[in-house]
Amino acid sequence: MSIDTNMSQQIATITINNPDRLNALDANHLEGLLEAFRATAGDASVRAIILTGAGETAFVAGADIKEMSTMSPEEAMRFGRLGHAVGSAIERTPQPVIAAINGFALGGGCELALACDIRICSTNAVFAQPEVGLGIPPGWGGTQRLPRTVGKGIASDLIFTGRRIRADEALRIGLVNAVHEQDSLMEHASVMAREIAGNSPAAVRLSKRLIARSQDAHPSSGLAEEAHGFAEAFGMHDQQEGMSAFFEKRKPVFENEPHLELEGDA
Ligand code: DAK
Repeated sequence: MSIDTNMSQQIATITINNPDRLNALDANHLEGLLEAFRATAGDASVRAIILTGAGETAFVAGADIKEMSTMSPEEAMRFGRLGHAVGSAIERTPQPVIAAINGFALGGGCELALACDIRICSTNAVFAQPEVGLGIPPGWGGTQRLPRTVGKGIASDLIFTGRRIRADEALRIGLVNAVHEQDSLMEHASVMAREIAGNSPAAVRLSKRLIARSQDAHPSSGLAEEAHGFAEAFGMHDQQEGMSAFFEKRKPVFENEPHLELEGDA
């Protein structure tokens, strides 16, 4: 079992590699994910990140039920906070994160995908928040991110019933952006990541930061931040290069960001 990071063409692919247990996440995996996202966040050569699960059955079949089954409330608090730290690391990573969901995304697996910026899945993907059937509520952000993604009513249905939904329903309710055949999922994720990687890293980072504000800020303060973010871009190399390239009818050559770090890190 491991968390593997593969770098190619300015794109980092992070793979949760524990297919025998359907990539279920225990505390070690969560620590590994945290480390992987911290490393990629600080790597100026990385322009987009793909997160996926090893094998053809599961993205992540949830938190490790075996590990959870004997936890005390204090241990559960630590486990829940570790899951939250991973979700926050994904959200605060300057580069966009695409979840390539290649099968089951249950419980903590669905919550992990929800922390990503974009979700695409294979035709065999199955989603659920089945926690209430195990006697617990969702604990890695599902009660907060699912309602913001699909709306309170649909999120309540999914969380209260714990029912499983297939890829077509996930697409219909806006839980995923697109559905692809299993054997072309990673290629579609790469194409999207390369498209992002071709744009200005500075402008993409600013955009990610501003989109994040739409989730928690009042629209008027979000718009005020947008004005600042927009102004921040002017005078930067990429703004001058992007606009010059337009007039010179050539492809712009954008700069890697010199000092990438997790937003909010000291
Ligand atoms: N945990 C541990 N092991 C798991 C697992 C999981 N979530 N899911 C699968 N496995 C293991 C199975 O036990 C089996 O192991 P062996 O028996 O071979 O040793 C192996 O993976 C293959 O699974 P199956 O034999 O069951 O495979 P099938 O194809 O028959 O079924 C399945 C696939 C995904 C339908 C089934 O494995 C399944 O129902 N898995 C559990 C899915 C689930 O309920 N997931 C949600 C877990 S709850 C919190 C923190 C976190 C959370 C909540 C609160 N706080 C601290 C507040 C998050 C909770 C969850 O994610």
